[in-house]
Amino acid sequence: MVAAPTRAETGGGVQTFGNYIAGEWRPAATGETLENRSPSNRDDLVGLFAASGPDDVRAAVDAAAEAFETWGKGSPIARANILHKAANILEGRIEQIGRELAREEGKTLKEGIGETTRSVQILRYYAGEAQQPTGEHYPSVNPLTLLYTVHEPLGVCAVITPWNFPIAIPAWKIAPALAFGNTVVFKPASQTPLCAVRLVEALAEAGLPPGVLNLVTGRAGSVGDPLVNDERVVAISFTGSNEVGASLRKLAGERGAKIQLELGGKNPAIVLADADMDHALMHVVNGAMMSTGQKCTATSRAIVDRRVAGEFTEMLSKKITALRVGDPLDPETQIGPLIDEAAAERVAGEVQQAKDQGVSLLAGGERLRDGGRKNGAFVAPALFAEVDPSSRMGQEELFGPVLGVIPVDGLDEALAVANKVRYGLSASLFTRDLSTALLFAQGIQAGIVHVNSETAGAEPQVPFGGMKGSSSYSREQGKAAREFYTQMKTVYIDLPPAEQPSPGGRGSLA
Ligand code: UN1
Repeated sequence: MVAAPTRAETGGGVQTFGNYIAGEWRPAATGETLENRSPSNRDDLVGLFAASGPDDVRAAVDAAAEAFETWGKGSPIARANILHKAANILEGRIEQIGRELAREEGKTLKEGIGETTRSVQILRYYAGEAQQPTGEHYPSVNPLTLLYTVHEPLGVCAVITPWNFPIAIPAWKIAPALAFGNTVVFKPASQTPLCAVRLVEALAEAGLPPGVLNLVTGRAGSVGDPLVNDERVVAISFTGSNEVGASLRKLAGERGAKIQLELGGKNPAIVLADADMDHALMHVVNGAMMSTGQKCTATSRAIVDRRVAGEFTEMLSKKITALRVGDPLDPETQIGPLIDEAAAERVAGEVQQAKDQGVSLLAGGERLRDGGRKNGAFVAPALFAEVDPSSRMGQEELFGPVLGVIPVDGLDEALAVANKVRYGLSASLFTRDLSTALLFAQGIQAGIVHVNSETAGAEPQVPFGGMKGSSSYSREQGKAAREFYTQMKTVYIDLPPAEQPSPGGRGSLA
């Protein structure tokens, strides 16, 4: 195992994990570590991880810059082979990593396994993408000119990922970066470094040359800041909060780095009177509550036609109240904890505040601290009725298991309400009517549009990203990934004069 040198057992059976820099697992320059504790039980220490700082970041960027000299010029087919192999390695570890993901992040075991499986699919997809055409051939005014474009790699890319998809988001940023010839310095969220280690191990074991992918764990201030400020980092891919996104956008603008931002969402699910109510119910609840509502694609507004709003709200209330909240490793559990105590307190506080302001709370919102939940970041899934679309509950991303129902009169009002937020990531409509579906798909301001399915979810072969405040107009995944991780060169190849049958066609001073 490549990771062996720093994965030695320490006292008490707790493992210590290092950074991966220049093809070696090594401790942080200061030797310091950070504790990583499970959100479902603070007594459960998942591991100790390098608490890195600027020296580690510099070493990682040095390694990535040096490796780019050869990796960027290498064959895409060789890169594809490594991604294929990494996919196979990861596939053999789905159960183990899915379990670790549930323990470290708090989503259910089923979701943890699902996310790891998805990461395998992402690696496979980019192994295929690496073998797709690298440019286009064009006609020229001179019929003998060979005129073509070629997508070339950018250089050293910073990949900064959130904790809520601790292996899938790193996979979908890192795999295309590598497939298209870039080298990477990867800074995962400090809450979920174990999944990051597992992904890097798979890629390293698959034969990635030293320096091509470097992992630096630690806090945002000590790792993220020096990383994005390093002039050699030419591109930054970030998924996370709008606040951090805004400061990165400014910084990248100032120093001319390419940037890709995936930010928040306040995603609506519109339920019209003709919808299949049971089907809509399942998708709205899944969209709102899976991963404890901690997805930027989560449904946080159920915009329901007034004719069915009473009935549908009642159905939601029953279903949400019955959700089993607990240990994500228990197969009976449907909803795990929030990512940490601070998040649980924040979300419970938001619910309390809305309730105090008179919003009608039909279910949940309180901290759960009984029995097996006493040491975890648990909050009962919450449902509000009759939410004012312009209120905080109707406008702000709470990033937790909280759903608000907004009654409306028909599609036009539903669309107006749906669009009147600063975000535009994903949106769903539930209807049986084809024209309504088409009007919705045209009128909704969202990068990801679903009809009769939940707002969350993303397949790797299509672009992913939001409109308005949800992104930087860039898209990830699918063919869009090549757009971000490459720059284009346009090449005119003409014959020397002796071999030109007639003068060139682009005009000349002579
Ligand atoms: C999904 O909906 O499955 O951070 C993916 C997020 C998004 C990814 C969502 N960038 O939640």
